[in-house]
Amino acid sequence: MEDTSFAIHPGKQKDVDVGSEILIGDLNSFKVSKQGYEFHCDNGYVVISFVDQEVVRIVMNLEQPLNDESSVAVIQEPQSIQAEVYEEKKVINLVTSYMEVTVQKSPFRVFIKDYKGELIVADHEKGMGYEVGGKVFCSKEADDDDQYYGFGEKSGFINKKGEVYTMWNSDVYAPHNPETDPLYQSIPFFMTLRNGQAHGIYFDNTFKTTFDMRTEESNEYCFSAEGGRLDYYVFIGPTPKEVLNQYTYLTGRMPLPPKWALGYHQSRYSYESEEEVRTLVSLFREKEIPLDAVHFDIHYMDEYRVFTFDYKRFPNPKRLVSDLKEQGVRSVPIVDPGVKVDSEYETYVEGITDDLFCKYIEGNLFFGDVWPGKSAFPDFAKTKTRSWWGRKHQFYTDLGIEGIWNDMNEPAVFNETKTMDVQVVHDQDGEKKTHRELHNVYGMLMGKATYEGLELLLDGKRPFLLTRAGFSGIQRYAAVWTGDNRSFWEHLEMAIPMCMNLGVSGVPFSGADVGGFAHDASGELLVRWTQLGVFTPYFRNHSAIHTARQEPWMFGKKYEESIKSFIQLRYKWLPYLYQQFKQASETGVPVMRPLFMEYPNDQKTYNLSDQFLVGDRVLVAPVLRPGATSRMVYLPKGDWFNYWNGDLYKGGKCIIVDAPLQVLPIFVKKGSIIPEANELQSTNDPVEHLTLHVYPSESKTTYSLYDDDGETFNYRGGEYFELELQTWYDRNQLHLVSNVINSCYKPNWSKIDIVVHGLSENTEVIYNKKKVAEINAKSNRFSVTGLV
Ligand code: MIG
Repeated sequence: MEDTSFAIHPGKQKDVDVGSEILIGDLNSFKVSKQGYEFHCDNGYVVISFVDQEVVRIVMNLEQPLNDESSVAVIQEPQSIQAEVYEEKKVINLVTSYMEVTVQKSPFRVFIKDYKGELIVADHEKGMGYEVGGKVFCSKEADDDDQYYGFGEKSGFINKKGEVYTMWNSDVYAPHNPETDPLYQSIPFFMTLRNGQAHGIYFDNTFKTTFDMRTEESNEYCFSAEGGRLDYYVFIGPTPKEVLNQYTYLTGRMPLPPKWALGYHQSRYSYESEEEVRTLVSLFREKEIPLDAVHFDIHYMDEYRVFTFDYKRFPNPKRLVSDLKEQGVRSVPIVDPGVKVDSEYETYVEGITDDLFCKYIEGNLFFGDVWPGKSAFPDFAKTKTRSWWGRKHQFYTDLGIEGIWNDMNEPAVFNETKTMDVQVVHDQDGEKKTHRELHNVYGMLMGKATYEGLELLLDGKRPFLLTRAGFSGIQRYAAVWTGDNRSFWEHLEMAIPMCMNLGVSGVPFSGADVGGFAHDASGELLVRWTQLGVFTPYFRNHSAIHTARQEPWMFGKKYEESIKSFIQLRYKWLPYLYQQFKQASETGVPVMRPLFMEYPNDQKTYNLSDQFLVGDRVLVAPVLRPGATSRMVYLPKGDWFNYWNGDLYKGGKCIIVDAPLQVLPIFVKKGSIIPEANELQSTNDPVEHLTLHVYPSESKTTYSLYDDDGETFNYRGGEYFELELQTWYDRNQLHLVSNVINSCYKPNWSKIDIVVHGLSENTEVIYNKKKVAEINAKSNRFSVTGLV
């Protein structure tokens, strides 16, 4: 090489100056344009606009014309909310009714105050800027008191203070441990809790992003991206629930799932034949263990070709699906993005003929190895591809299938980088975008294609979609399961903060593989994991090929009885859970909540990772250690009933609760009403008998009971049932007031049994102003009719 020009290759002489930071500089001029408030600085342009009264957007552009394009996560068009502008010598203030944005001119910095005038988000010394290599960053001041939550699907404890996270959708089969990052989902959103008040930041950038929350030494946190623009939103809260409401206003909310999706699902990689599936379902029915869905993993396909069945293993899928449905069981097949290269395979041929696959800029296709061998990948950035893919699902809907499971959609590829070449160029309807830019939204775009396709095909029925990969906004299309965990007690424990943080990240419908995916479960682990599953929003038992089987009866009678009773418990709680799902679909506030969400001033909740709330008044504290027959539970302020035996505790402290294998510690706060269904075998069985458990307090409690047909979108047109109930007690009188808000849908039950908890003395029950019963500690049950 010495004798060629390579000897004087510039790279040999000195380091090329890539990576040095350029800060935004000073403000030079300011104007109001149709995009918002435009600040022209030394090294770039910043646009500030208000998406809503409580949401401000800040975008840094390096050049003009200014670009205000958003990622697929954002569904809200910016509203033209005007601020009052006050210019002073050193600052410009933009004031709306809920917040004040102060822009310091030199150097340019942004400070955001809430409606009380309290500073909530402040640029740190460095503020915003970029690097020559394409990186953009923003650095903010951190407070000692800050606690951070969200970031989507991350391992570790719930509070993310002190952590660094990367967003890059990745298939991780290696054991998920506290430092395993990234995993399958990218949700560049977090919530800060400071002195009991919350605000949120969403960084709308689909490139690989990093959040450095190691604030304790530096008093700053920083978010950055490998490319694209600095484009972020601040949600001013001030409660954690309001932050979620604001974030999901921007990125969308979960549509109400069909009821069957909330039942118990059984899966295995794989149930390999029609016969195996039939035997499985008969066993459930014989043993009277409730079941709503069976999943078909990759073995159902003809050599892993999506949109096919292997007719040797599954000779008559249509009959199978309909026979199962008759038993109240839905079939959910897996669909991966990889399309087998095979010129005699319809899906591949269509993709090639209509130019629907991912390609390089030169026009050659990207091929990657996945289950089917050499495969092509649909370019979901293209509208045409998405509608094609959606329509392809007719193959499944014609068989009577209403639920789909998307896996490997990071996309996962069996190669060194584990994914698609970042040099692949997606065609976003004419606009070329590299895979480097769209990698993190690939799975979500597949979800969009699938959900929207199913919506069209199912003719008014609600689709169910389960996905592994996703991005902010994935809640609009799919439930998320946390991927390949293991049958480790540590992973049982980790599932709780993971699902809670998914909830904090706008994804209320999530769950982990119950029993653990890889490794071998044990009877005790499966019991404890099923107990947790009862109260995780998504409830599916799934395990990997070559591991110990973990259907409910696999570890012997003793465990089976207990597992069965907890699956039954899920069905008893379904009316309550369904109500919570309805609320989540309207407000973005998750079903499964970290305690800080309801008790933001209680520091003991700030990193409480091993217990959670379901809704606002039910506390669940699963047992997470082998051999344990008791555990410590933190009860926040208030009075709490032990769900099982009615013992009453004063909150604001930890208690030790007995929890032998048959017990999952559950506490209900005084002032609650919990509906309970009769025993069901699936959500197909009508709830014929509804019981309301009333835990009255002196102050008035309002509860609303919601129901609808559970499978169509007719509720949107008003076909639902809603009953509002108020209760309180006063000396020896218990008051109940019912008010039917809507009865366009008629539930199956005709009377309600009411069980009153916690009143030991003789008490008169006054129902809608009339005395209807006398109750005491021994007889605390009565019925009311005439509600439907
Ligand atoms: O890497 O389809 O996370 O749930 O059973 C294996 C087979 C591919 C990974 C999923 C897992 C599923 C498995 N899949």
